[in-house]
Amino acid sequence: MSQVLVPDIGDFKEVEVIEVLVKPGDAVTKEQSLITLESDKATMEIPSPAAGVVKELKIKTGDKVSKGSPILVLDEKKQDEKKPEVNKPQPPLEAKPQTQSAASGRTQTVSVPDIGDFKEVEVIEVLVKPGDAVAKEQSLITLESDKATMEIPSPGAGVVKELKVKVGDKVAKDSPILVLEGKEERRSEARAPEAARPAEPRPAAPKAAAAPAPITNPSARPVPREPREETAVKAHASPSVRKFARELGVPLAQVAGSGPKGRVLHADVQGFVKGALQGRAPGRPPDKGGQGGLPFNLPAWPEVDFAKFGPVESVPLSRIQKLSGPYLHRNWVSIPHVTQFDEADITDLEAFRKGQTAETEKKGFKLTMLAFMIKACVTALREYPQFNASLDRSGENVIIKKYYHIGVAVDTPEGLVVPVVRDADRKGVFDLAKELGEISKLARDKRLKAGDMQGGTFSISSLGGIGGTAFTPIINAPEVAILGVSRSYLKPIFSGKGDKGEDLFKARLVLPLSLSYDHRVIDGATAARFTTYLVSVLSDIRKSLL
Ligand code: CAO
Repeated sequence: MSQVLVPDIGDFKEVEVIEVLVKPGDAVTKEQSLITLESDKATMEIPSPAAGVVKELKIKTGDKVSKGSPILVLDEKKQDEKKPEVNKPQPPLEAKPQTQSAASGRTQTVSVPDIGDFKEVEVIEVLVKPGDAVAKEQSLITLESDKATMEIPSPGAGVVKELKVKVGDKVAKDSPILVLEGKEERRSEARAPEAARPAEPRPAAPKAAAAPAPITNPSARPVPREPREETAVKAHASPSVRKFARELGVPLAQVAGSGPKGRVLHADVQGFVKGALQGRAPGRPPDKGGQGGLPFNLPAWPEVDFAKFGPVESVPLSRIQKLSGPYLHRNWVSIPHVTQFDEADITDLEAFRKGQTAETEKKGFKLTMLAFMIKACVTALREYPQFNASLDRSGENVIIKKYYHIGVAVDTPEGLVVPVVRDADRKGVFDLAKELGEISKLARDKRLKAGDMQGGTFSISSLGGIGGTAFTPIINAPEVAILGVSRSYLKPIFSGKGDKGEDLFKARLVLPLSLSYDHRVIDGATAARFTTYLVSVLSDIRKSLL
């Protein structure tokens, strides 16, 4: 029977226990993680120094521990016992700056400090770039192994002159991180200068994992995680993000990570909180525990090293994509979508449109099919008000809106935006066409304001100018339906029998429509009636005057 203590975790004091991974009676293997500690710079798992059975826990989640704090009492398996080695403390972690010049301010190469026995740890984030002024202790890069995530802080204040690492690089102790032109006074390298050492708290995680356990075998090495329920869905996040999430009470495992390898970023936690503040998805049943109210408990995103299979390039998502992605995802997973397809014969409408284009061109705007679509949709929405609606927060009432603000998806080089045409029922087709031209230009010039994209009651996404036959648009919550429009094409339509009884066909211009609707609010029969009605309006636009 022996007591397992917190090993040498460098200069960390009073580090919080954020997870206790075992309980009395558990049989543990050597190197199996026992607890997780977290400071604001590092998250680390403390492995068992030997195989055995947990007899008694000496800590609980929330406790603050330091080197030598008892973790648990272990009844060791005799066969696994090895001669205890002397608890040789590891050298203190220190970045090893090499002074290069004193001429134009002191430059130093900041390198990876002693990170214990870890070799080839992956750089998962580079948090600074050349030209950045960094403060002492500001995190420069994030490293991650299978046992620890750690941020390497700057040993001093200065300006980043050159980066020596990039995301994906594997580093070890002494690998150069960057060249820093700093202001701090010269110190003796041999003394492991204070300014050159990673600031408190330092990235001691790997050291902790690899450090000699005070009582038995010191050679515990990071090993692939034991498969266990929590780790299967365990969030992948840096210590600062974990801390941020914990401060806000956000369960990290429930946050969809948008970073590399599904890592949860600061923005993901913010998005999660925003979503929560806006209320749970309408109609979602209250949290009954278990999944924390979420409908899914999916396996972790596959981690694939694509470069193993061929050349690759990593391109960051645009700002708009990063912003809209979580909302698209939320709408896609939380609204039961059904898409109803139909086709409208727009032969006459197109002839009419073409007849008007000379006049509208003179007036300085373009009359495209979309302006007619908005008009026709408003007519159909008046006839079927449940499409111009939203579910309330309880998910038990439908709010029918008496105004018609139509969102129009606009493709911009930065990504998709959906400005809203207000009071479309009170505007003529020419006004709508003119406004469409204006808002799509504003969108492409990135001059839309947040208010220009709010208050929509129904949306249209037209890919007709590009091509395609049909698609399944995602509903723009809290709206309950969206109309997708694809490219019109000439279709032979049966028009009766000829003199000799032969089948006759006429070439008609047809417009493919794809209506996605929220099946909680609208049933299939109503959706089919809506599209049938819309088709009839488009086939005879005079109906929109009635
Ligand atoms: N069938 C055939 N041709 C069509 C058409 C249709 N359904 N709709 C438009 N066209 C034609 C137009 O008449 C125009 O032809 P000309 O250049 O010969 O005059 C051309 O296609 C380009 O039209 P447009 O795109 O400039 O104008 P629009 O009013 O149809 O659409 C806008 C405006 C802003 C909606 C559109 O430019 C756009 O951004 N569409 C993409 C929306 C999108 O990305 N949706 C996807 C959402 S899901 O990710």
